[in-house]
This record gives sequence, C-alpha cells and structure tokens, in this order.
Amino acid sequence: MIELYFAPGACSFVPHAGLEIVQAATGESFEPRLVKLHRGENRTPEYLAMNPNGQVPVLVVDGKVLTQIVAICDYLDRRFPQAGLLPTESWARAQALSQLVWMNNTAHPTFNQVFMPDRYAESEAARAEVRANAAARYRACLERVQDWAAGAAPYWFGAQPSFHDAYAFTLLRWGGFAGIDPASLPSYRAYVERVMQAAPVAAALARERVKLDTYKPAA
Ligand SMILES: N[C@@H](CCC(=O)N[C@@H](CS)C(=O)NCC(=O)O)C(=O)O
Repeated sequence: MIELYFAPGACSFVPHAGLEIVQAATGESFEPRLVKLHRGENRTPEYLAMNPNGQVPVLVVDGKVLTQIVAICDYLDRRFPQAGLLPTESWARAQALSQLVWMNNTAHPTFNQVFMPDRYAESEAARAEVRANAAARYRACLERVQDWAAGAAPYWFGAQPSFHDAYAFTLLRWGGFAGIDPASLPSYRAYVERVMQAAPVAAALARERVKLDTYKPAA
C-alpha cells in the first residue's frame, strides 16, 4: 500500500500530482493522508516519530517511510517506469533532476524566508527586511522557472505532466503570498493554467481545494 502525507497547497503537491499521474497510467492507487499544518498535526509525537523533520510530504510504502521530495519522485519514477515521470536517457534525466533539486533546495527555501521570516530573524524590523529581500530573490527564481517552462509543449517533458509541472504550479501559487502577481509572468501563468487542466493534476488540485488565487493586490 502507498500512502502520502500531504498538506493543501504545500510542496507535497509535487508527489501528490505524481501519484495521480501514476494512478492514471497504471491503475495503482494510493491513500491520501491529510496533515493540517495550521493545527500542528506535523508536530505531534506520532508524526515526529515518522518524520523527525516535522514536514510534509511523507511517502509510506508498505509501512516503510520515505521523506524528501526529490527522493520520493525518484522512487515513484523507478517503481512505475511505465508512467514516464522522468526522462530515461542518462543526460536528460540528470538535467531533469538538476532542475527538480534546484526548485527544492533554492527556490523553495527562498520562499520559506518570505512566508516564515520569524524563523530567520528576531526583531520585527529584521523580519521585514528578510521578507523583502527574499521576495525579490524569489521573483528571480520564478523568472528562471518561466524561462525553463518556455519550452513546455504542452508540459515540461512534452505530452504528459510530471513533477516539474506540479512544482512550477506550486511555486507560482506561492508567489502570490510574496506579492508577485502571476499576470506579471504571463507565459509562466499561461503554462500553469494549462498544467492545472491536465486530468491527474486537476484531481490533486480538487482534493487539496487549491487554485491559483493567492495574489491579492495591495489596497
Ligand atoms: N526538503 C523538504 C522540504 C519539505 C517542506 O519544506 N515541507 C513544508 C511544506 S512546503 C512543511 O512541511 N513545513 C512545515 C514546517 O516546517 O513546520 C522536502 O523536499 O520534502
């Protein structure tokens, strides 16, 4: 049995969409396990025993725990090669992993500084500075994703959506919380709107009840 611990709108959307893609391609189902981060369900002793990082996503396969998005994506791709989640040719696969790792270890932590400046600075003034500085760097990250996604036809790897498309959606959606209007990244937004309509991605979005609606213009 495959279980996925996820939180709506979080980075766990990447394996969540991946599992929907696997299900569509192979019929292999999974058990979604909702974790309410705002209620601290990721900080309970039971959850921390499973994942000492206190984070989503967690993939549980026949009772065995796997954490970290990139490892989970690699596992799903190798276990379900017929789903075509990552390129198979060595160089193309390495490039794909390079992009996925960058989203996970550069773009994503930059957003954390925007969203949770209290984890990076003590005073209100310092937090505001961290947030503003990170928001500018986060915009540059989104511009890089926009450049990469310019070749998406219609998805990152061609005919069917995959992890990168799901991460691209998540990062652009988070941009709204950083005050970045998706309309200011028009080709990125058009691509993400395409991704959101792909049936397996739409299924994961419906379960999480999230949309690309986080940007609120300053009053
Ligand atoms: N490097 C980790 C990042 C996971 C992560 O940052 N998860 C966030 C949600 S996007 C989380 O669970 N945050 C809760 C917390 O840190 O309290 C991975 O790839 O799984």
